[in-house]
This record gives sequence, C-alpha cells and structure tokens, in this order.
Amino acid sequence: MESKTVELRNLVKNNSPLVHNITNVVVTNFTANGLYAIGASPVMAYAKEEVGDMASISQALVLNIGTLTSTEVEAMFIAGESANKHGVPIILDPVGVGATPYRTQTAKELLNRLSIQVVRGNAAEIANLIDEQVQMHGVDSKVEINNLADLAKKAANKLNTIIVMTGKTDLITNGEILFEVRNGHPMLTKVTGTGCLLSSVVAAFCSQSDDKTTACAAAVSFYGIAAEKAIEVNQSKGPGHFQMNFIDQLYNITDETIVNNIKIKQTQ
Ligand code: ATP
Ligand code: TZP
Ligand code: MG
Ligand code: MG
Repeated sequence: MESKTVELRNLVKNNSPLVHNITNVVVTNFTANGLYAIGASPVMAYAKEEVGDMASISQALVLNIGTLTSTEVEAMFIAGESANKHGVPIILDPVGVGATPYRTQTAKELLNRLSIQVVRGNAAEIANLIDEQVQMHGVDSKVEINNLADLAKKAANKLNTIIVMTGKTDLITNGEILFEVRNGHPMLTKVTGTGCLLSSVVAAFCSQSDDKTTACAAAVSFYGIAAEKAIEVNQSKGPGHFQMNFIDQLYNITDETIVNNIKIKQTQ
C-alpha cells in the first residue's frame, strides 16, 4: 500500500482533479483550503440551475448533508443524476444521520435514487443508515459500537457502496475486502470539519483510480499521517494551531514520510 498511496497522492497533486462539493456551511472554507493543500481543485456550487453542469465537468462529487435544506437536497439530486450520467464518482457524507428523521430519510433517499460509490461517516452514522439505531449527539457519535468490521461490511453490502467508517481506527470495505487504518490523532476530533474534509480528500483520491476501495484506504492513511506530523510541530498549542499546521502538512508531506508512517492493514 505504500507505493499505491504515494502514487495516488502524486496523481492528485499533478492532475488537480476538480472536486465539486455540495457541503455544509460550517466547513466550506476549511474544505476548499484542504483540497487546495493536497493539489486538488475545489469548487462549491449549489444553485439547481448550475449543479448539473458543474458535476458533469468534475472528476468527483461530494454530497454532504451537514446543514441540509430542502433547496440543497433538490440540488443534490440534480448534481447526482448528472454525475451518474457522466461517470463521475459520488462520495456521500451522511453528517448527523440518526440525529433527526429528516437527515436519515434524506441520506437514505440519496442512496436509493443515486449510484453512490463511497459513503464516509462515523460508526453511528453508518449504523443508522442501515437501521441499526445508535444515539447521535448532534453531528457526533458518542456511543461505543462493538463489531465495527461486521457493521461496516453489512452496510457496504446492504447499501451496495464502499464504506469508509472513521474513528480511532478507520475501516474501509467494499463488503468483501477490508482495510484497517491506524493513522490519525485524537486532536482531529477537536477541530470541526475534519470528517467533512476527509470525505472530499477521499473524493480526490477516488477520482484517480478505478480501484476505489484501495484509493479510499490510501486517502485515509495519508490524511492521518498529516495529522500525526501536524502534532509534531504543534508544540501542544491546541486545536487552533493544529488546524493551521494540519493544512500545511497536507501540502508538505513527503513521499518518504508516507512510506515511513503508513499504517494500513488488509485484514479480510
Ligand atoms: P465525528 O462527528 O464522530 O467526530 P467525523 O465526521 O468528524 O465524526 P471522524 O470519525 O472524527 O469523522 O474522522 C475524521 C478524522 O479523524 C479521520 O481521519 C479519523 O481517522 C480521525 N479520528 C477520529 N477519531 C480519532 C481518534 N480517536 N484517534 C485518531 N484519529 C481519529
Ligand atoms: N454542524 C452541522 S455540520 C457540522 C456541524 C458542527 C460540521 C461537522 O463536521 P465533521 O467533519 O463531521 O466534524
Ligand atoms: Mg470528528
Ligand atoms: Mg462528520
């Protein structure tokens, strides 16, 4: 996985894939800056009059329901249908699914009506998508869930998509093979939007490979290594400096650092 991760990171950097994000109002700027830092080209477009055109010229589409409104949901379906028609991969971030019925119903409807290649969320969000009810604390998952690998595989099979289930250990599965990624740092949980930005980084990596399960694992590991390195230069200053240093590491991280720090294991 070392060479694959390095290769995909450099493909993103050299090809600057256009990533169309329909995302939430909390994380828009952080997501755009994070995508620039890895060498991708971000675009945020929400108007129903243009999202179909924008999705059609993009290399990946991210649908993030973090601050969804009915107008935005309408735009997500138009963009999603266009992406499907033009072979553009779709990554869904089901932020807060399980917190309110509207979020849960909307995410399920997106999965039913569109062909979605990857769902990236925390364990509670993934569980709630397949009706294994788990309590949500707003947009955060607060409950320990046992048998995370079984849950991820079940969700992948039931929803017919790749599942990227993040937390202390990240699990990536297409329902058959399963990768465990142990990179990352708890400080990522102290900065809003680190999950959302990861979904967009996953989108950028997926745009560069037909083997999307491997691309997801590579993206998640690369992202976690950047967090580990940001802590090393953070000098215990806290989340504010971490956020800044993390963006810098997404930009600066070397091939050698990736090779020396990668923690991906294929366990199934
Ligand atoms: P939540 O709302 O539950 O925080 P999220 O959408 O923000 O979910 P996370 O699961 O926090 O998504 O994942 C975002 C990033 O943070 C991932 O790279 C993940 O590996 C990392 N991460 C989350 N928790 C930890 C942890 N305890 N230790 C190390 N890395 C973590
Ligand atoms: N409220 C609605 S969306 C959002 C908040 C705080 C951002 C969630 O970001 P993440 O990446 O899931 O922590
Ligand atoms: Mg988080
Ligand atoms: Mg999230």
